[in-house]
Amino acid sequence: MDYQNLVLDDHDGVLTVTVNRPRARNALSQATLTELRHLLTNLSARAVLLTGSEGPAFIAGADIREMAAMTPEEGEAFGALGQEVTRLLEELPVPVIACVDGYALGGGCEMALACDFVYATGKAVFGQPEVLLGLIPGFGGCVRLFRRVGVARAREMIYSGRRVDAGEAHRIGLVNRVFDTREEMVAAARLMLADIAANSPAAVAACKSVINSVQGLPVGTGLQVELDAFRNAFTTADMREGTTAFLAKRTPVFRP
Ligand code: CO8
Repeated sequence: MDYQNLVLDDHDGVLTVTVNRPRARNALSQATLTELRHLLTNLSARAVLLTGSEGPAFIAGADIREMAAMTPEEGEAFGALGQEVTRLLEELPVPVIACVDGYALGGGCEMALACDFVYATGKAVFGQPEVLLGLIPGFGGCVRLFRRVGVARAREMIYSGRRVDAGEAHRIGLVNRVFDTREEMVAAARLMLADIAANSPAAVAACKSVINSVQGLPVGTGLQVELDAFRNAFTTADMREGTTAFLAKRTPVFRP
C-alpha cells in the first residue's frame, strides 16, 4: 500500500510512524485510519514509536469535516475502524511509545492511550473534547482513559472536555516523562525502545499480553492468566538463554 498520510522511518528495528496531515493538524481521516490498519496488520518491526508531523498537533482527533456529514451507520463504521486501529496498536507484540508534541485531542488522545506508554514535550495538551461536538469518545476513550488516570479524573476530563497540559498529564499518570524538546523526547523514546529490544522479545510480548488482558479482572483470575504465561515462558529458548547467561555471568543473546 502506498501511504499518503503516514511517514515511516525504520531505524535499527524501531519503526517511527508519523501521522502526516499537517494542514488538518494530523486529524484521523478514514483514509489515514485505513492506512494505519494496513500498516499495523503487516508490521514486522521490533518496536514502534508513534508521533505526529511537526507543528501544533500530535493528532487533533478524528476528522471532524468527514464526521459532520456521516449517517449513524457511517458513524458506526468509522468508530469501528478507529477502534480496530487502537486495538491493533494495543495488541502488537512489541512495545509502542506515543511521542506527543502538541495537541492530542479526542481520537488523538485515544491513539496515545492505545500505546504502551506516552512521552511528551512541554507543549503537549491532552483532552477528550467530543462532548463539545455532541459526540462521545469513540476510539476507546471511555474504556481506556480511566485505566490510566482513575475513574473520577477520566469522568472530569470526558464530561467537561477540558484540556490537560503536559505537567498535569504527567502528574495524573497519562504521561510517563516530559521533555523540553521534541528531539530530546524522540531520542529518549528510541533509547528506551532499544533497551527493551535488547531483552527477550518473547518475554516482553508475554508481559504486554498479560498486562492487557488482566485489566478489570478480579485479582485471582488475573493471577491465573499470569501463571499461564509464566509457565509458557519455560517453553521458550529465550528463558533458557537468559537464565544460562546469568549463571555463566555473560550477556544473554536473544534471537528476534
Ligand atoms: N478534524 C478535521 N480538521 C481539523 C481538525 C479535526 N479534528 N482539527 C483541526 N482541523 C483543521 C481545521 O479545520 C483547519 O482547517 P482549515 O485550515 O481548512 O480551516 C486546520 O486544521 C487548522 O486548524 P486550526 O486553525 O484550528 O489550528 P490551530 O493550530 O489554531 O488549533 C487545535 C489546533 C487546537 C487542534 C484545533 O484545530 C482544534 O481544536 N481542533 C479540533 C479538536 C477536536 O475537537 N478534536 C476531537 C475531534 S472528535 C474525535 O476525535 C472523536 C473520536 C472518536 C470518533 C468516533 C466516531 C464514531
